[in-house]
Amino acid sequence: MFEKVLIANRGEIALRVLRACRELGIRTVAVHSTADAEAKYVKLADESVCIGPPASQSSYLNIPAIISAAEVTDAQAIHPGYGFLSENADFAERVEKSGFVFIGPKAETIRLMGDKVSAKSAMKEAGVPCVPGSEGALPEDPQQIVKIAREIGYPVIIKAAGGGGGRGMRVVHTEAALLNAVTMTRSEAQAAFGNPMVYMEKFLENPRHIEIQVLADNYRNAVWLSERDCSTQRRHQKVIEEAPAPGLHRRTIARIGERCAEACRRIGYRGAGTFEFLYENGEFYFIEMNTRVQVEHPVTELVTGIDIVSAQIRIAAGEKLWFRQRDVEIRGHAIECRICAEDPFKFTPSPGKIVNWHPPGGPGIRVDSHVYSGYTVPPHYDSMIAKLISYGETRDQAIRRMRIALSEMMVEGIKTNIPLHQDLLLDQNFIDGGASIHYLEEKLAAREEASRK
Ligand code: MV4
Repeated sequence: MFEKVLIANRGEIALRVLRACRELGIRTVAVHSTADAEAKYVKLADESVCIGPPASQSSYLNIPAIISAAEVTDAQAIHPGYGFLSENADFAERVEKSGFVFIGPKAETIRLMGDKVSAKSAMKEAGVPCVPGSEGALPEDPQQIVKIAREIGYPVIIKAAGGGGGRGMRVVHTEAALLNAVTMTRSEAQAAFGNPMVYMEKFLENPRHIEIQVLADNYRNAVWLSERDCSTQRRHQKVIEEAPAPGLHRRTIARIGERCAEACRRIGYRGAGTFEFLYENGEFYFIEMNTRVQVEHPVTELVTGIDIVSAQIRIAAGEKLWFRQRDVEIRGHAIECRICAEDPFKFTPSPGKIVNWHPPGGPGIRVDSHVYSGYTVPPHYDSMIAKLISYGETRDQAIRRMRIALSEMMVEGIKTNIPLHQDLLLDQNFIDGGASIHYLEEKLAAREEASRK
């Protein structure tokens, strides 16, 4: 096992990785910007290194500064967390070339999945069902593009190969709008990602977002760890996630989970990963793969009893998977509410000092957070200040526990989206389970409409 790991991230995930390291007997190095000098994970780490000013570009995205920090502290491995450099193949490569272990997949795997066109072909080849669409990137020839769209059938969606997570996409309803949409998406993709390649898919009108968590070791062993339903989102930001997905049959999930695990074995995937699917009319359609630990990993940990972050570290250290698929049992239900420092109605960020912080507790409640009374939420980063996770034997129990926890939770000094969560946990459509990716935005639009009358 490693003796010392550098945590190349901030906030709750830095603390989460720190805790996993502690349990494994690993010493930790925190790196931080000047804005995070007072952060809890910095104080708790065995060592800390300031890597730059507040702007992410100069600190948490500053590759030379992070590698230097690993060198001066003599760390053996680097955990990238999520966001920042976690899916940057060049970073993974430079970490390894500098003699450190990158806690994640091989750089070439990150690169393969970062290009959504190559990710989709690799998955199709490995037997994972994909959204019907163009065979690879779209050609230049306008007539061919028109032909492809006719074959797929309208509406179609044009997506940038370099995009993902909702960036660089355009829905097209008619042939008249097609070529202009392709041209626009191409030039936006060139500007945003330095890659003008785009592809086309059938546009699914009302799907759910369901993802499969996988773990794979260096020796082509792979397991899938249940699914998460992440359909409750606004502007591609997830708000609530849960496991398992309400209303889906275990057999249906097992079939797709097995495909994902098999795909991991075929491509030699290593570490934790997530297969993102759109789910509509009983069918799964692969859209993207994330090669990092995800914000919502705790719901999977609670229903499987498997520590995903610890597993990432053990796998990176060369351990063979220590359990098999048949040992993975799903028990109970877990729900995660992302608590953000923002206006609960306007969604504008609300950074500042938390003068009073009382997290909830009790049976089946987990709070993953780096904040405390007196902590100042910096304005430079993501607004998430805590993840509130509830667990119950049933979904109903998890919901009831979440409502209680939300009512106990006290965050004074800044605005948070707790009222939004309280509203959602009482919303009949949420309670029924199985709402689509558009539900929250429709609900908010209706609320907006009602308030203007
Ligand atoms: C789609 C889609 C409908 N049809 N692809 C948005 C984020 C990116 N990961 C893929 N996205 C979508 N791709 C086809 N063929 C609808 C979305 C989509 C979406 C997907 C998941 C979660 C939230 C979403 C919100 C709007 C659109």
